[in-house]
Amino acid sequence: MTGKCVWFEGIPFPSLDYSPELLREVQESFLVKDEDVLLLTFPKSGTNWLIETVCLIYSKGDPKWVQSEPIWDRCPWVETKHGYELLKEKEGPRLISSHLPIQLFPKSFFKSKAKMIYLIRNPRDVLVSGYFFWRSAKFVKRPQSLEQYFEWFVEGNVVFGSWFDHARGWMSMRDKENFLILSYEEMKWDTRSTVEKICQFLGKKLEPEELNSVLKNSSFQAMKENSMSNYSLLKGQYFEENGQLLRKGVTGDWRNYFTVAQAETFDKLFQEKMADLPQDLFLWK
Ligand code: PPS
Repeated sequence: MTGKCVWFEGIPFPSLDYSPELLREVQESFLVKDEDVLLLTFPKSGTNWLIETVCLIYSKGDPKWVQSEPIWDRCPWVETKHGYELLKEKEGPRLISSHLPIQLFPKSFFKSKAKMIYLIRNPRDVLVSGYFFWRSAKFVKRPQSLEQYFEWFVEGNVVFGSWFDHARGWMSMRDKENFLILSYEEMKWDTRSTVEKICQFLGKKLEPEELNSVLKNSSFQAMKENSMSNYSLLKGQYFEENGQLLRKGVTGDWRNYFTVAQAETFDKLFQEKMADLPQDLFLWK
């Protein structure tokens, strides 16, 4: 996958909309404000679902905003040229998303009171989701088989680098007051409670019918049908016609794809890399 990539500090980035100069500027000079809200993920962890949910919380469940402005403008990716330019101009509290590993994140964040949500997902499902997604992308070297992508993923030769390093890096923030860890799995299994948790963290109060509307409009089906959120606007330029962001939206899909040997290799690697972290962080177990 990294054949077509832009490299910065040993991490590969997609070839489109990223540059080492910009990544350096983002890290050194982007000013995170105390009132900003940051949504952080490793790619394919449910980023867009989290963004949609937070946007709907901000609009008190009113779907007008999420149905009229593309998701990448509502909550721009700070590390992309497009997102960085937009964010620099934005007045007031901003929603910001990012896939950056902790060591490349804007330094100003670590001195700010800005709130950050880190969304984690079973890396096995991240792997499978990524395999299908990158197969239709025009800006990375496409995997030819799941077997090949599995190798790339476990070696950390995928965009934004090693999942293990990413998760470990950000989890080191877990005791900070302005940092919330959520998992895709808890969002799936108890969406309502997770939305309530997000509201509490962000200091937002929703009426019951507003909360119901957040849930309805951020559902897999609603997002799949929303052209402002489903990436269909990017087809042709960035993705093949068959590419889809909202593929299945389930937990445990890896079981349909991993061989027994791959499952064992992954378990062993996970154990080696993550054994010293509290295991209750990994809800899929
Ligand atoms: S990206 O390209 O890295 O920003 O992708 P990301 O949004 O992080 O992850 C895409 C996966 O999230 C699933 N998804 C959802 N699941 C449940 N409910 C909702 N509303 C939802 N929205 C997105 C999406 O289907 C991708 O997972 P897979 O397993 O491929 O279906």
